[in-house]
Amino acid sequence: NSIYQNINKSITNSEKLLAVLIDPDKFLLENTNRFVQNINKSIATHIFVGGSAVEETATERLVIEIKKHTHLPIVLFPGDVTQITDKADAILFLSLLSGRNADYLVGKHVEAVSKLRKTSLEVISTGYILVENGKVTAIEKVTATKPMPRENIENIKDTAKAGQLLGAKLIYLEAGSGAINPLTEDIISQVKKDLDIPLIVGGGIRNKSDLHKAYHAGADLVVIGTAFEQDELFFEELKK
Ligand code: 1GP
Repeated sequence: NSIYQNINKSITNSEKLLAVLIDPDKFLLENTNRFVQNINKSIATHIFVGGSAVEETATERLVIEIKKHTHLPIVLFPGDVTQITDKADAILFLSLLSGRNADYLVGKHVEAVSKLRKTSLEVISTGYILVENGKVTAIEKVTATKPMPRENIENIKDTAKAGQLLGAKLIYLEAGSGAINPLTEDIISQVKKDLDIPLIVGGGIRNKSDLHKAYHAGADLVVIGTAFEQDELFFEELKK
């Protein structure tokens, strides 16, 4: 079964999914074994690897190391074409729908194709929507785009729906890594109600209550990076 099919199957069975995001730029390779053992023992279902600014070979080195210690699917969440590696299982082929920077809507994707042809990665078309969260995040700087204002939910909803109608297989609603405010339940639930494809939610989710609020509002898969980076005990807290 493909990773995408499995996501859909879980959703049909009303299961909620959790991805741990590892940013190769912030992560020390020598910590991989311990960190991944913690992931294996946790409720996490996926490992996402990616970041906004990553040195050329760091992603591949990290993915190889992670693979040694887990059977969980490893999905690339690339900030750039250089982060593509055949060592992972799948790639979120992200189009930044919240912005109007052509490079991030379709340009980088054209650049990526010659690399993707040489891999057996499962490519999952993903509409990526950045919503403001209280501070300027790395994605905003790197992509030179503005996040969508959170009060204009109608516009966020329409953007997500446009992504689906354009053929996206997933919508990723993003508050940005290290966001001060995670996305509101209102935004998540309104977007979800209007979609027929799975919804990923991430950015600023730091405790169990945030996680459950996101699930309850309609997130099918939640992505958490910073909270695990800062405190590995968070893996334990989620089990309780
Ligand atoms: C970032 O949505 C992810 O792209 C995760 O964000 O690091 O704030 O958990 P955090």
